[in-house]
Amino acid sequence: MTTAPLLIGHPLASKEHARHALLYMCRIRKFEEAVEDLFGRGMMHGTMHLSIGQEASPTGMCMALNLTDQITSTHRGHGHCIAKGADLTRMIAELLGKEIGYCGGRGGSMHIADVDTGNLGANGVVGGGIPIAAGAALASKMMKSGKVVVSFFGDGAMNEGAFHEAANLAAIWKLPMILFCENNKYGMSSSTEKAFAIDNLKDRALGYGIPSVNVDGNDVVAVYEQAQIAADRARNGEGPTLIVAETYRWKGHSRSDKNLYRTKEEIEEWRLLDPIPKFVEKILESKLMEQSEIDAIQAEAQDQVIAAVNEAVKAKSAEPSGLLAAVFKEISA
Ligand SMILES: Cc1ncc(C[n+]2csc(CCOP(=O)(O)OP(=O)(O)O)c2C)c(N)n1
Ligand SMILES: [Mg+2]
Repeated sequence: MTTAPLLIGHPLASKEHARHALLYMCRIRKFEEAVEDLFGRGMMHGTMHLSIGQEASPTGMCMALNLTDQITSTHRGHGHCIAKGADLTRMIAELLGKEIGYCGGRGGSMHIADVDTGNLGANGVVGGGIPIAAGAALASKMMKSGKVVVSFFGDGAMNEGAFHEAANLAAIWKLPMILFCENNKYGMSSSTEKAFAIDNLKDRALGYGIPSVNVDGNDVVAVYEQAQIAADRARNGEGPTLIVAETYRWKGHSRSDKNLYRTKEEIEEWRLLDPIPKFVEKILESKLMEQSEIDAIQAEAQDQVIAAVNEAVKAKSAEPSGLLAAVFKEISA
């Protein structure tokens, strides 16, 4: 299944933009639900980290990026891949260990990269994508390619040395980079209250001389507006921005999480702040679409994910005998 071309611009700029933002958020939601289902049925191995509840952040951020701009992602990266334009079938295939997957079925969820759409890769190392993004941003600056590089990372990653080193280099070299923190309030079972001595994570940027902003990470319009400002700064040679998107993951950290560190009430409170109905309300207010058109887009996202799953399930499994050839393909070429 090929992916529709990405649409850049404000999510309420036109009916097409609203359609794009809604379709991509619904694709992420439906993709994650399908992954959970496949895992539950024993068809997927390893572990997985779902981003249900966080869909507005990657969607809003990526609508401010050109096709050639780049991102680095995390262990919770399906939403970033989809928002940057990845093919759903190749993503599911990767998770199912199929040859047509992004890494030939050898890498799984935490290694999906799609260089053609500017996705430099998910990363199982917390904070690992931040220095990679700084390196890509340095390359952009030196080669004058005009590319902006976004590093998505979680609140937990902000306490890794990699964040601090990359933030400092990005600041002193004025790299065309956006540090995008998805503050979902927990790093595994550790709450941000326990892991930070500051109340607002955006204050971390002060020590590096980087401008920073908080945004409602469940509001695709608000995310886009801040992302656009940060992307303009980067393109104008003014250096990096830290965006802290306040959001929440509805599901456990990973498959094995029993959710013992947070209350049902807290989860319920955040479920009421679901980014998808929040955006639907804005579309209806703006009169860009009728409810029936909105329903059709949600159904379309569901159909696209079902089609991707069906195609990926039928695809050829990766052969263990080809393991080393697949891993070292690029190096030996
Ligand atoms: C360097 C490193 N330390 C620890 C881990 C184990 N680990 C995996 S995910 C995670 C929590 C990350 O939290 P956060 O950055 O907030 O992302 P979230 O899971 O909330 O999306 C940890 C500690 C790891 N993968 N890499
Ligand atoms: Mg977190």
